[in-house]
Amino acid sequence: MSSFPHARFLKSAQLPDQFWADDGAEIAFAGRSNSGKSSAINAITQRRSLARTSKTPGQTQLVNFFELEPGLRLVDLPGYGFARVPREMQRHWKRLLESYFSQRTSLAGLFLIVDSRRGVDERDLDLVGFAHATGHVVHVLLSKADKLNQAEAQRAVGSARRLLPPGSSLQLFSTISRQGIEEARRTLRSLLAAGGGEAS
Ligand SMILES: Nc1nc2c(ncn2[C@@H]2O[C@H](COP(=O)(O)OP(=O)(O)OP(=O)(O)O)[C@@H](O)[C@H]2O)c(=O)[nH]1
Ligand SMILES: [Mg+2]
Repeated sequence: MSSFPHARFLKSAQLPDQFWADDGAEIAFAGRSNSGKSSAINAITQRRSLARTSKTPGQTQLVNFFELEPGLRLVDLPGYGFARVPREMQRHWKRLLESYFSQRTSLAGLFLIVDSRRGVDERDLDLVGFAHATGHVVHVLLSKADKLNQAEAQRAVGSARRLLPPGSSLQLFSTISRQGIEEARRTLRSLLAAGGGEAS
């Protein structure tokens, strides 16, 4: 399946009134700090540095909008769970994320990026709960699968399945071994084609 040759950065928003126009359809990438959200966006779009990645957690601090094709977008959200971010900043991000999920009519689904070595944590589950409550589909990428052997990978899948509520799909993913990139792209395309739902 083709990637997205015309993908481009649109804008960064620090506040809800700076969000990109709420039309067309978009998929949001969310997850813990350093889980590999920005790397996943680059792998899926086959662009080395469309979204900025870093070894240091807390790299993505704003809501970043990318266009795949006219009317179709990806959104790179700030990661959560990075303790060294000042408390006031964490509160600001939480409000920003809540406002994003509750308002965004064009939101066609959530890609939740979970480091396969760490597994699903409470904040991931809170976010999935919130996404489901606002009527959004969740697809989980168990990232950095290249760091696991086959038995560990199967265990990671099993424990994520047990923890996640019904209605969320999941897969292994790695930008290094390229495992699961095609599957992620297919899911992304099909969610975008189904279009944005109703924001509650
Ligand atoms: N081995 C391995 N490393 C990865 C993979 N994906 C991402 N990484 C590394 O994990 C680190 C964090 O990646 P990012 O994509 O910046 O993570 P993020 O979730 O966007 O981080 P924040 O923006 O800080 O929340 C970087 O050092 C990446 O090179 C992967 O599939 N395998
Ligand atoms: Mg990032």
